[in-house]
Amino acid sequence: NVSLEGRTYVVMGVANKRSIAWGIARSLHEAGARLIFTYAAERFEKSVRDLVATLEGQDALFYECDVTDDESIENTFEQIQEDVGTIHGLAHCIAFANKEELKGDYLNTSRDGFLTAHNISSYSLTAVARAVKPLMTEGGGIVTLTYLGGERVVPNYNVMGVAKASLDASVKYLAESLGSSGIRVNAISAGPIRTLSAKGVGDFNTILKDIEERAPLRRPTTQEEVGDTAYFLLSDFSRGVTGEMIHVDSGFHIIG
Ligand code: 0WD
Repeated sequence: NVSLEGRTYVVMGVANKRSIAWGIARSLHEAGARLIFTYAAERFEKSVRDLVATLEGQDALFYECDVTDDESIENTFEQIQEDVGTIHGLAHCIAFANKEELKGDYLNTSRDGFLTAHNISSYSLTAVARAVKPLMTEGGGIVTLTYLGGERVVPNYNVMGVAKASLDASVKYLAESLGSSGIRVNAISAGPIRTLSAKGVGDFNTILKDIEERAPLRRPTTQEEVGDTAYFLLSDFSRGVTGEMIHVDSGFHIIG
């Protein structure tokens, strides 16, 4: 059964309609899921609520959750537990690095910049997984978003690539930690998509053009493609899959 009717999923990281998290939210919504949205700070609340209002018949809930703050994470998931009880899955679509370190030479990465990128983009998955575990009483799935720049050197991706490598390893360790609780942990390695975060990456247009010209499918990745793969990973169709990374990138990762 692929319907997500009667299931509840947490989606973290909707900033605007271009967000990959928004593509995931729409796919889950269309499959009949109830959605819970978290946003980093109060100033994002209105835009998330306005977007979600366009999802017909969606009885969504909204919570502030700053993933740099353990107390914020704990409070958020305690509140969600109080309000809805059981959760069936979570999409972690959060990353951050200082803009000045997403260009030029990786060698110049500062200690602060390195730690910030790893804190928000990698450690947050572990912290969130620990917080959501008690709510996932029926098992389920956790999905995060990663990028090819964690597997090989992509110009300008720099410290974010190193953070994604850490995130990718985390996915495997978390899959082992949570497997006995029936919770699967997987990553989607998305091709470049023009979002708010992508704007911070130096020479992003060149990366995008390269995909259109050289990826086997000769077209850029869409939020919908990532959304539908997240739907697969959060549904029973993928019940035997954990600790995995699926590339949704028009096949670009196989090209040398
Ligand atoms: O090309 C791309 N856009 C790709 C993105 C290719 C492959 C992977 N990804 C990844 C990103 O690295 C990230 O992990 O996808 C994920 C989502 O990124 P996005 O959709 O490209 O970017 P964006 O729309 O800017 O969303 C990033 C979110 C924002 O959400 P909210 O709702 O909070 O505005 O990350 C959030 C950011 O605010 N974020 C935080 N959320 C909670 N606590 C924090 C924080 N401290 N910092 C940033």
